[in-house]
Amino acid sequence: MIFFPINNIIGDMKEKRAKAILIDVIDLDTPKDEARKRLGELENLVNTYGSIVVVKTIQRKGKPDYETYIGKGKVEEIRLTGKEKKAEILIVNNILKPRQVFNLQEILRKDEIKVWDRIDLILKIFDKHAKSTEAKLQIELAGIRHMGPRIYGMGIELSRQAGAMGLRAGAGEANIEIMKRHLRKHELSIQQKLKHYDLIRAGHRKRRRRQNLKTVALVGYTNAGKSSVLNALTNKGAYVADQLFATLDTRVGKLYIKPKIQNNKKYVKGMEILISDTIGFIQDLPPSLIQAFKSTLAETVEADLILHIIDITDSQIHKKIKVVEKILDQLGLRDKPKLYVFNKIDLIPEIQQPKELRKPVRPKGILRAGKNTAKILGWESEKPKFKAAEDPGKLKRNYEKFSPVFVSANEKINLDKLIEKIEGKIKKYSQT
Ligand SMILES: Nc1nc2c(ncn2[C@@H]2O[C@H](COP(=O)(O)OP(=O)(O)OP(=O)(O)O)[C@@H](O)[C@H]2O)c(=O)[nH]1
Ligand SMILES: [Mg+2]
Repeated sequence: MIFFPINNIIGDMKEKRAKAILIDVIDLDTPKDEARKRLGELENLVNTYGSIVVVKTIQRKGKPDYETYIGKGKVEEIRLTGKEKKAEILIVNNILKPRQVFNLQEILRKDEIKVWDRIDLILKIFDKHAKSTEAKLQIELAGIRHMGPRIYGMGIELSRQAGAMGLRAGAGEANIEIMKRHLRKHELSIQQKLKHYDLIRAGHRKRRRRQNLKTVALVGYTNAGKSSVLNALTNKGAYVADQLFATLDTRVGKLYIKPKIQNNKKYVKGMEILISDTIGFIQDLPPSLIQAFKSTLAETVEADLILHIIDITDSQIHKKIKVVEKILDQLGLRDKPKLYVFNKIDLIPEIQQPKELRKPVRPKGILRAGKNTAKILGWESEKPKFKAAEDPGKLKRNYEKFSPVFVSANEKINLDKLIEKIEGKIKKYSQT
């Protein structure tokens, strides 16, 4: 009898508050600062999942170990520390080959430490956050695609071991075949169910096109504030949280742009625009995961305009912009009309905001005084905790072709400007 957790391919959820050891294997040239940030992001992911980090470590390696990814000495070190700290999971911040996971698991099995790679962790978070049936099915599909080769690999390995011990080697292979068929059947059945949702979505999109409704899609690195922007522009009430991958479903809200009379007395018709929010992006998101979310991302693919939401306080701002652009490329969206929306400007000192946003610091009617007067009178705010990762003026120049706009979804700063730009871009591209 084969044991196979078909109903929950990505494992049970008992590990919720499990103690975890984190390791990131990086190459020899990765700068120290970047290494620290990578580990920081991993820790964020682990916290989002709900595990407790007991040890975190980095290994610099020219080439990952063929058998165990992590170097042999380091594995032993981890095993001993893990035992001492009663760790239950080892999380490797890289994408491992099935045999590497299997080998690591074999070494750590006796100490009851499970091994996850980065994708395992992301899948677990997805699984925990998914609410709709569609999102759950998409995650199960991604899980099968990720775990499938690992399970086959395990079968082959077990079969080889059985052969070496003089047992009937063929038994393992027969089992793998049964597993493969079983998995394939299950994968097809999920795909069938997902097709049903695809059809519903396609129907919606067709109706919108018939009604000539324009659509705008929000994209961005996870936690940039996409759902917050959706809520600020519409009254959708999307779920917002200081967590990675808080959103896993597509939500669509409506933005009404009122008709207006321009300065030259010209009447400008109002507009109704649909805005869709979707799953956030992250570095090292493998194509198979994107593929599994294809139908959700279809809203993005078919949108008239993309709003790329960027957290202006993020110290890895340029890197994250690149990650998002790369994924947009993979989705075939390189040339789609785009607006860059730098969000969370409420967190940065006013002086660093672009000129147009700077508010006068001094109350009206007070004459200019000496250098330290503002400080003495307590007008100068406390030193802010955050700062812009990059000078906004520079961001504006660098990304000029994406008509950058600086907003705060939480404090509703500069949303008029954003709406104006959305309207302008949509009009421009619907004329061409
Ligand atoms: N200070 C400040 N915080 C913000 C702003 N916009 C969003 N946030 C915070 O940033 C965190 C993430 O916001 P979300 O809107 O959930 O981000 P998201 O991009 O939808 O994230 P995922 O769905 O997890 O990918 C939350 O804690 C928000 O309150 C803003 O304008 N200012
Ligand atoms: Mg969200």
